[in-house]
Amino acid sequence: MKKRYLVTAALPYANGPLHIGHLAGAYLPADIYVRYLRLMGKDVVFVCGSDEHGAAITVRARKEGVTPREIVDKYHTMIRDTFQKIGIDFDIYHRTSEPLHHATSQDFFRKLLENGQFEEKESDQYYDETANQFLADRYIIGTCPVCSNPDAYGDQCEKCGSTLSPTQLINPRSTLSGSAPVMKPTTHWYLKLDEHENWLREWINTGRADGIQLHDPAEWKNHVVGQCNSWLDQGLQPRAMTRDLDWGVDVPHEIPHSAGKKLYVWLDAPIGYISATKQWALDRGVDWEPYWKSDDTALIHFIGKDNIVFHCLIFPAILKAHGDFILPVNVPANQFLNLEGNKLSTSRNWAVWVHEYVAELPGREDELRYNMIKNMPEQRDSEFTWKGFQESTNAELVGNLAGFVHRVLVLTHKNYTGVVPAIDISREFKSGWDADQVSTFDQELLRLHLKLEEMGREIEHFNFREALRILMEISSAGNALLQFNEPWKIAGDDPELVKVVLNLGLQYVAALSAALRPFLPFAADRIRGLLNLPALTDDRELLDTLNELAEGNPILQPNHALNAAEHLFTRVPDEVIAAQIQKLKSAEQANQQTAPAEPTEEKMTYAPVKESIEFDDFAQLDIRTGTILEASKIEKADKLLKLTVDLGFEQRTIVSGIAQHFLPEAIIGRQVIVLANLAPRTMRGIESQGMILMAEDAEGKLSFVSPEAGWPNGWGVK
Ligand code: B3M
Ligand code: ZN
Repeated sequence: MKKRYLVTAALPYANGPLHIGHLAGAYLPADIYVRYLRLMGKDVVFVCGSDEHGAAITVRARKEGVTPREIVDKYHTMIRDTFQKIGIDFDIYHRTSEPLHHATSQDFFRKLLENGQFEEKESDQYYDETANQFLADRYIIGTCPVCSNPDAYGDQCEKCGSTLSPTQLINPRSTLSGSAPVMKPTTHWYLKLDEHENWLREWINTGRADGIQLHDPAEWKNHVVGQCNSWLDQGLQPRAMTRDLDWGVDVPHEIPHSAGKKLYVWLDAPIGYISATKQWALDRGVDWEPYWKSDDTALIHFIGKDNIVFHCLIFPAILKAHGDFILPVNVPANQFLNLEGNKLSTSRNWAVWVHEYVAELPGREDELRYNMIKNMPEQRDSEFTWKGFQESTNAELVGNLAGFVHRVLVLTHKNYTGVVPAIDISREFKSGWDADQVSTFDQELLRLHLKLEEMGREIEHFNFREALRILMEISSAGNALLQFNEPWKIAGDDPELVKVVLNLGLQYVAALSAALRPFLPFAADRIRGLLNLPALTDDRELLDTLNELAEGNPILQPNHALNAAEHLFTRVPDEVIAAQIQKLKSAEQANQQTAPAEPTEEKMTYAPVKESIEFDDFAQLDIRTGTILEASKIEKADKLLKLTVDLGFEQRTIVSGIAQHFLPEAIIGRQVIVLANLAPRTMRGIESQGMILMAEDAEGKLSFVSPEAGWPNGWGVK
């Protein structure tokens, strides 16, 4: 057990508002986790802030015709306020334009330089002589060498989708001045990532670094480890940590050749977590260092999947290269949330903007949180729909949760003037968990305790959907307790039964108020109000609740007076949903008239392209079409299948590492592409005479690559 926790959530670029994908990806999971830790009495600091540097900002500033400073000021304020309104409760929301952050990042740079972590390299880059600056890839346009689109960008042609480099463009011109750029030599500092490859591979796959077990790799999500390994498999290359830009953190001025150079945004942004912690500590007069430098701190980064490589390979390399810092114990990245069947897109305005949501559906913050958590893309991409939002709000929040709380309170007011009734604890009744089971008050408190512990374990393992499902199960059991015992019918003839059932129901409601707090903080507060309990401060309240229940003690004492019953949630009417769907449709129509997406350069999920080879190297590969005739498992090799493949002119035995992806019987008859001149290799005593070529995605999922249906076997692929 670690002594303290430092939890970070990805720093949003201050170049646009937040949408629901951001919430579901990083911020809600982090908020739930942190609130839970606080409620369990842990020492935890939760830091975030705006990422205010990089092309994401300058591109947006040019587009809006304002300065980068105006952009970051506008969006920083907007994002900070939106987080607050939707109940994401950081200990500090900092910003990377703060002097403290600039100084912290520069110190890091100096230290890495001093430690020999950089290699200074000169290369030629496009320069705009009118604007007097080097040009980021995004600032150069020209004719696409592939499809002749006259407006292709220096990194990509959006017409044909080709990935380009600026030197491939025909007739390049600068978007800053319109003039033709010239080539000029420039010097940059490259982090020798290649020298970190070995320990990173070991750390990612075993959790060990320098012979010390730092984490259990089984606790990390598969897709996170998978994405890291696919990068490591390509080999890490030195990576430039500086840029020629006029917006960002200056390379420290005393360093030769630093004029006009800024730190690469992905060097300074994660250091933003450190500056935020420093500012938080300064504000409180405490020491920041234990949070970053002590082995008994658990550092956890919450991010979306497009930030995995930066948080799991590059930033850890930077921390290690510095020498004094700890490494994260987990990076629980989420996948992506889609909206109504399509990818969320800022530039196409295909999004639910959180600031608009809170303005248009005021008082329904928890409904959004609930639906995001329920559909959280924890292991795979998931989907938000407005219909789904309406259905689950109405059935689960209004029907199940609010219905339960309301019924218990109303019945207590009706029968006992709103005061928790004193009970005979030996009185038996039907358990809400099972109509056929007779139970007692203490037994049911213990059962509630176990359920809440189960919920806590799920949160500790970043399974927030499952944790929320367990909570709703408790509410369902509360409803069933009333349903099975019918306290409204028997009030006259069996008052003792009514008392025990309502008292227990109220204990459920009280326990729920603390347990709901990480997920639905506003509803949790409302429940505290209804129960006339002190407001929650996210300080040990869940731990105290668990401790009481474990002892069989009630949370609410007899004769405690409640406030009047109120509905926690109200139904979402059809008009609200229709209006939101209409809004999305209008956005889609508006889009058809406007320009295509503007991706920024600071995102990536793809592994870098390997070093160039000559045509002759490629020509040595003999690749053929074939058909799988037989497939079978190989004993004691759970990854391998033994295949017989027809190459037209002969049949080959091929051992292929696809057993965890395909059933043997499902792939018989499939046409495949075979590397036919790979030197034979013996695996598990079987000689493999070639290799099946497969496509692999970021998470290590495999797909066959096949010729068109009916293509003959044995012919070349080139
Ligand atoms: N601003 C990228 C993003 O919003 C970036 C995260 C920085 S975390 C240090 O996806
Ligand atoms: Zn093109």
